[in-house]
Amino acid sequence: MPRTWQEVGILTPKRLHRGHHAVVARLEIRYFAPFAGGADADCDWPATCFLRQRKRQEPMTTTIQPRTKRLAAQKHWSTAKANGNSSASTVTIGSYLATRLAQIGLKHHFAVAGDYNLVLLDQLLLNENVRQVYCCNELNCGFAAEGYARAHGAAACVVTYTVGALSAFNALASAYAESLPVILISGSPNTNDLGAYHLLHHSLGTLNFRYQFEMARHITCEAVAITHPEEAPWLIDKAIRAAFRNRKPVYIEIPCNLSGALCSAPGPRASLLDLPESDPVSLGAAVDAASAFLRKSVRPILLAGPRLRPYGGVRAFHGLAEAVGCGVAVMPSAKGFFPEEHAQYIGVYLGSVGSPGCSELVESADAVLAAGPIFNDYTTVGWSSQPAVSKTIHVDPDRVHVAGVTYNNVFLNDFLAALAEAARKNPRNATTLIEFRRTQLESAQPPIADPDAPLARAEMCRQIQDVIDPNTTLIVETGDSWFNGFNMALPDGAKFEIEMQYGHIGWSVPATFGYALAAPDRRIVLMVGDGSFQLTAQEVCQMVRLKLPVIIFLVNNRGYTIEVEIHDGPYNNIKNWDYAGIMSVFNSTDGDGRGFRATTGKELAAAIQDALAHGTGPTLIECTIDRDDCTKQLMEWGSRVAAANGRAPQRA
Ligand code: DPX
Ligand code: MG
Repeated sequence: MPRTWQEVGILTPKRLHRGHHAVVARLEIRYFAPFAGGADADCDWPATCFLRQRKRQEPMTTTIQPRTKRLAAQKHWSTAKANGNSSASTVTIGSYLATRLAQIGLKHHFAVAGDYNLVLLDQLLLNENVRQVYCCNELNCGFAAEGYARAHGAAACVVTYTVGALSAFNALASAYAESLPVILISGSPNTNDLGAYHLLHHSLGTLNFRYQFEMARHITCEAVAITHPEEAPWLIDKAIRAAFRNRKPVYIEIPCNLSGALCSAPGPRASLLDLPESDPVSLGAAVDAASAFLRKSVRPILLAGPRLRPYGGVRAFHGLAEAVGCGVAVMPSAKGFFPEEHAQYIGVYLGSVGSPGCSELVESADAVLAAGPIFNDYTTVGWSSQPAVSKTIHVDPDRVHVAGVTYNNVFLNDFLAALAEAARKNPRNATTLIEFRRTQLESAQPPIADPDAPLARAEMCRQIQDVIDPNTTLIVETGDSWFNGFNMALPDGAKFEIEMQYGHIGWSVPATFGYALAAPDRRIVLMVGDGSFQLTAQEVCQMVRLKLPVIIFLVNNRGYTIEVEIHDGPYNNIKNWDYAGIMSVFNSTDGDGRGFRATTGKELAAAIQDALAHGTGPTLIECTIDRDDCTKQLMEWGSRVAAANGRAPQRA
């Protein structure tokens, strides 16, 4: 046996038959210790075995470093020395990347191992500031990063070549659509194989090794492929800088033989974060035009859009709203970007299926300031409702259109802040707000259902509403959960997450995992349908592994109900699962997830009580409701989307 077997002789007998894995798991103890009270959540060894190990290893250079790691690191170092290119200011490419990830504030990165990225993962593990977290597959890994970026501002994930990266691309495209700076890092073939007549595994079986990079370019704002160590620092920084500047994902490809090669050490963090500034003349002209437009308006409205948060405009929008004094609506994906308890809040604008009275006001306004909106077929309810261009101040991330006139190189956050200043000099105009209040009847409290009656959607929502406190983030999956979510009231401080532009079912499970890691002090509540859950269900096991007390309301309506409302057929029926029972599969022998099935209001209430008291793992509550028990908003939205999908081709 290799010496490493001797070295791990102090580990528990249970794991000794897997010497190599034991070494890897020992590494996890070291990195996981600060997060899981001294020991890895999925490792039953006390951290002290590491301390004993440490004493026996002389000399210890850095922190606890298992022998295999030291040997690997030493090998890279001595190769570099032999080549005569080492100095105090050099680091390995993997370590350079790790430092950069730490410098941009990441506390975690997500990974799935594969032979093209193993040395890179070793190098990343050596940085104690960024913890390596594992996912079940690369699609989930990408979505976990996407969810992490929602809570943390940015995220990174590491995958292997082609078989891993191509799965992650779907999640990367989501990050693009949702304006989230996710850094996807992929291992790639050894540089000696490029240009040689070598066919490689995990590839198309051709001599083309550029296709992955070329594909990545379409779903990122910057894709870089490192081919020589000297270029690595420049390329890595170029990608990270682009991600922050554009609030979009980027791609970094690192050949498997370069992760441990030396390059120059990273410089200060500031060089990564050069955010763009508006052109002052263009900004001034846009603000003057918008301010005049608002001043002469009789019935102004402000509308928050989903791009408000990624481009840093939430606070400035708030200030602008208070300066103007009018009614403030939010688009569905911007729910939570303006406080719902604020006196000026008038609801979710989603045409005929939005909050009561909201669309009437938005559409009858003579000036709509839409900050970071996305008007697509879904958000316009099949193109049936959208403010007219001539009445709109449309604020994009990097330009502003005032009644159809465009001002370029004006950034959303700069514009909103400057316009708020200007608007403070205008008289406040509360016309739309006063009208809104008149149209609102006393909102009736939903009735409490008979506790023993079969569970219905309305009762399920009534009870979930009670779980949402100011510290809650409510995450809603594509499906009727969208509409159930829109109808929920958010107390000040509560947050809302939705993936409405990309709309990939299954997004929410791994995204919730990533979000929960990034926001450990929040109460995380997920509403997900049965169909969506089946795509990415296995990632719940990572919540079990890391003991994340997420509450999952799994709405079992036996199928793809949203599709039923758009266009029904046998393809909308799915195989039923024992969703509550799945938790015991994920728990195996060491997990503490809980699963409940609620068929009545009473069962749901009991399950919620248990979930709220449970702090050492997720709780999945399967809510069984009738197949046709959906929101009335979904019914109308579905028929309008169907009509838009079904339009006959235009004649030339
Ligand atoms: C599909 C959708 O069960 O929710 O409330 O029952 O609709 P509801 P479920 O999670 O079903 C979701 C289902 C099939 N959309 O109704 S919204 C098409 C689709 C998609 N993303 C991917 N594949 C198919 N949105 C990856
Ligand atoms: Mg369903």
